[in-house]
Amino acid sequence: MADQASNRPALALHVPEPKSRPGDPVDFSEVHLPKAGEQARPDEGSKPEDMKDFAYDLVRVLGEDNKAHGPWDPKLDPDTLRTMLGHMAMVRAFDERMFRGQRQGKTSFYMKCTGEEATSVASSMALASDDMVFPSYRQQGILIVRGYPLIEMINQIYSNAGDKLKGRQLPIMYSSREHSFFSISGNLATQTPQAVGWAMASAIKGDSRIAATWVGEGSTAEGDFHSACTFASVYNAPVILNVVNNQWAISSFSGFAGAERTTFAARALGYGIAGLRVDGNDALACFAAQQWAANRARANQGPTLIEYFTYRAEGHSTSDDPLGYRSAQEREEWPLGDPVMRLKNHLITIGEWDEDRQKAMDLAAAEEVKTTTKQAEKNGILGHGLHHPFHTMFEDVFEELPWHLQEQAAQATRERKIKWPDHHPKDGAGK
Ligand SMILES: Cc1ncc(C[n+]2csc(CCOP(=O)(O)OP(=O)(O)O)c2C)c(N)n1
Ligand SMILES: [Mg+2]
Repeated sequence: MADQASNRPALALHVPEPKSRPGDPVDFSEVHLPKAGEQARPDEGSKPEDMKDFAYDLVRVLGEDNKAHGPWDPKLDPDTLRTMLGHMAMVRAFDERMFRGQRQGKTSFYMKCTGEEATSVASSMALASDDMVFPSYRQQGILIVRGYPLIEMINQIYSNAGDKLKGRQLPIMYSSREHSFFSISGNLATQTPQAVGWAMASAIKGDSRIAATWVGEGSTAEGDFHSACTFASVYNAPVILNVVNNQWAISSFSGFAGAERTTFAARALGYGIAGLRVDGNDALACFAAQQWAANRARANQGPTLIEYFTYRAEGHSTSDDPLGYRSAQEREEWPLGDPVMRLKNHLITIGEWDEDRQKAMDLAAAEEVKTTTKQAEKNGILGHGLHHPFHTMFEDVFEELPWHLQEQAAQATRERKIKWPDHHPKDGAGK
């Protein structure tokens, strides 16, 4: 029992509160934004304890003048820069069309990555195509970079008869073994220990492939993320832990995951992992940081945690309306700009691009997505009956279907025949 006479002060909790709510003015003036090019580039074999400052600074390459600055400039040739811009333009065109598709009722769900394109496109371009990636649901850019066919993405989003995942995953939760792209899971942060485990297995086998995972800043509050860091550090696993700090986790601001106290990159220090904090809207900085971490992992110098400081410019998903919980001014005032515009302006400034070519590129991307969408629609859209036969839901798990599932399958088939006697033949009702 507490001593009633005690004059000890009453304890109090701090509950984080975002600086602005809908209608409030927005002030990003306290955000630490060093000049591009000011950050040193440590040796790829540096000890984590010798790089503490990098966890609090911000690696930046593209300056206000749209030129590349400093030791982190990856010095990519103009063709590679145009390819990078093209991938980012494609991601944006794809997001636009799929978002509209959801509004038209063609799919139940979609998630855009507007404003965060560089964190998946530029960073994955710094990896080898057979390095294994364990993304979250917001890295569609990796599939675009790796040449995964758009039609496969759309078939999956529509859960139609062409969906290779047979409608078993929520729309956008892709999976492609051929593209070294691990199945997306809706259970936040599970991909982080999986990436570390895969990286450990790769090292145990004497393979040369490394693993990279992407996780949202909100998801770093999950226990899985911390187990992943412990294993990565203890076994010096060849893995890159990418934390995309877009400052929001649906309607929870990053303060609830610890952003008021320290940076996400600084999480690395407690585990003895190298930590880098990067301008996530600077495609060149994203590429350079990932390349640094990949070289480090490949040389058995250990894991790296990279925080990409960025901003989720739109809603969390098609089920969300951010106007209800954050100020619309945030997007306007956000000081790190738009990653696509910044890369485009850089290419124009170095005399390798112009507005006409940009317009043509955007148009071509939109056209390609439109044509492919039309093709995918022939395989079916939400609610139109063209999906994998109903019975397939019982397949592919057991070599031989156990008796209780056989019973369930038979019962379900009987009931469906009664309920929908004339149902689409592909439904598998006769099976
Ligand atoms: C274990 C678990 N808890 C909660 C959720 C519900 N949920 C889905 S996305 C999300 C927000 C994640 O935010 P963040 O990690 O910052 O990633 P972002 O969406 O910003 O890319 C939440 C809470 C979930 N899917 N899994
Ligand atoms: Mg987030």
